[in-house]
Amino acid sequence: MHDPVWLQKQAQLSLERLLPRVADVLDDSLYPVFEQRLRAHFPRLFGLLLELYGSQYDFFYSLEQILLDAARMFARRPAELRALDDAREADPDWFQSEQAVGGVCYVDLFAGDLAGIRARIPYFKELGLTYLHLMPLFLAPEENSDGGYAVSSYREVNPSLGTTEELRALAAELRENGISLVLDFVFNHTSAEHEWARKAQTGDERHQAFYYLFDDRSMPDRYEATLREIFPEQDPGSFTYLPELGKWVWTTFRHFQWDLNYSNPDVFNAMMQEMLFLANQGVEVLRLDAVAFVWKQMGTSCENLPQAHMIIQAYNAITRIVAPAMVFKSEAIVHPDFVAQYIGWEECQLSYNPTLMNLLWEALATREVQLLRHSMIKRFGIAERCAWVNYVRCHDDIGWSFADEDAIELWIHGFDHRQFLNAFFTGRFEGSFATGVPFNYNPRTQDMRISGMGASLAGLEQALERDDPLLIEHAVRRILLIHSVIISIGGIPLIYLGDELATLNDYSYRENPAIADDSRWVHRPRFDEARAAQRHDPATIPGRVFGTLQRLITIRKTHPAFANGGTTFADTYNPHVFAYHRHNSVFVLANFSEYEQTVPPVVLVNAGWGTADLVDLVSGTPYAPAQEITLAPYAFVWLTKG
Ligand code: OTU
Repeated sequence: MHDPVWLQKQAQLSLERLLPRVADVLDDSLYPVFEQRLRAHFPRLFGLLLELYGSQYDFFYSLEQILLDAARMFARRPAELRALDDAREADPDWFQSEQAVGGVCYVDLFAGDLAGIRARIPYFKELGLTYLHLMPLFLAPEENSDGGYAVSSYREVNPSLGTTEELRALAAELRENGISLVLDFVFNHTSAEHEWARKAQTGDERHQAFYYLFDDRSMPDRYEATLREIFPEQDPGSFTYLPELGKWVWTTFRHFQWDLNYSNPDVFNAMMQEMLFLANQGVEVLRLDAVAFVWKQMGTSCENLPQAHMIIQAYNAITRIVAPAMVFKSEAIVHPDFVAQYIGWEECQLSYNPTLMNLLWEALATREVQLLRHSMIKRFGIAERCAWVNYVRCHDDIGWSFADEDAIELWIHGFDHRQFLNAFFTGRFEGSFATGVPFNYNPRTQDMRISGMGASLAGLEQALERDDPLLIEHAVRRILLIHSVIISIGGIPLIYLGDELATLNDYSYRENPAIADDSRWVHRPRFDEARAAQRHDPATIPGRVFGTLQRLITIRKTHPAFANGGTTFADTYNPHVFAYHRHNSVFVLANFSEYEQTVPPVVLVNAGWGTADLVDLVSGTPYAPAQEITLAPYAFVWLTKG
């Protein structure tokens, strides 16, 4: 770390030297606002880049290139997005609002192509979405694409989905309809077919330095001694041999995903330009994929290293200068201590909340909320002005990433509990309601993750097979219960589209050799037209789930108490009932068991809610002051002072 006074002075000196160069690449009309933002954020950026790259001989040259390239991207930023920048700078808390509700889908599976997505805007609005994450849609290899996470070009839309012009138009149309576009920034790796990787393959040294290439196994072996395997079934180890080159390349994920080498400032700069290109298409939330892995250091796990944070913070500073309308969402599906480290106004303003996600399923399996409550009390509060993205599932597997330390405080043994949860969600535990599919069992560590659609994991698939009305009822209520939590708990709820219609597992991936070994495809089904057609009929399951979610979203949007912040967890003296209040004006109770439960008056009294008449915002049911509250199986109430 450098002395802050010295650093400030160096930053000042280099900024004064750089400004005239920046003025050369920007029009007079654009320069003033750029300069103003640069003055505000350059000292921070300078400190980060100096820390990352300061030991390199040509540091100041790299710094200058980074700034000039950023300025050039600013020059290309469309006027309407610059206007959005101003609006968002004046209202930086826009994503904290009770209005914010997210959805996520694959373009091809949900609507065929970008034109199809456009045609579905009324559907998104009907559900109440204000945030739409489209799964990776840029060019990727035909077969080896990892669902789009092996990117061959960050600028060319996959031709089967549409064009970049269409993407830009879609972003604008979504915005006109009050929906922010969310896209991935898959910045840890490129596909092996990306131009940079191809050039590296043909011996181009500049591009070989974009990746981690090794002449023999000696370094890979030393690294692997401390690395975790991410896809041990499909691609064990973290390195792939390239026969044409006679070298090994670092591939944390699949063998066709080459990790980028961020210790090379050229890579930082090149990916910065790809990031700003996305910003200039109208992306408002950038999902930073696999943040944990972007920096490597021998002898460590190469996950969550301090430099990974510095890279993201440096990109954050650049975004504040060039495209402040865009915020970052961190995708760190790791131990909750590490998840929290990515969250900050100057790093990622948003983050997936994997701890809540996996503990909602844990609570459904155990019918007990102690681990959920305990972990949320410890971990729900995050950096100021930031927000969680709360979800019940996504396109990936569910991993049991809760903290063993939290579990042991309740006498729960983390390893054993994970074995139980894996057995439960793959239907191997007697009496389990869930129909899930194992994902990446690692015999060495006994680790395993779970695939499955929300409805199937919640029991609907099995209940329908058994044709048992009570089991069906319970399954539907479980689906609604966990969604009621993500909609009310604080932060942005994110609905994995398909779940709003209680769509079941899709086993057809097993017929497709290209993806048959990746069970995550069981929960990536096509949009189900027949289910969608039933969505207005509450007598059908899709209709009941869609209608209820829609209603919960509407209630959320009409009560400022659901805006982010002000979440206080309460003990209910009942092991099955999860409780919290929001801004002291909505009190949520949620029963995670299939039996009726009561909550004693002391719970509300303790929270200072003892003297008011109450009413449930969802059902309209009134409650007398300090009344015992009875919850039907899997029922929830959102109480407000009546
Ligand atoms: C992400 O997930 C994406 O969400 C996946 O769909 C991709 O396959 C992957 O990156 C590679 O791009 O390992 O099982 O700790 O868990 O980043 C999913 C974070 C993953 C990882 C996460 C990764």
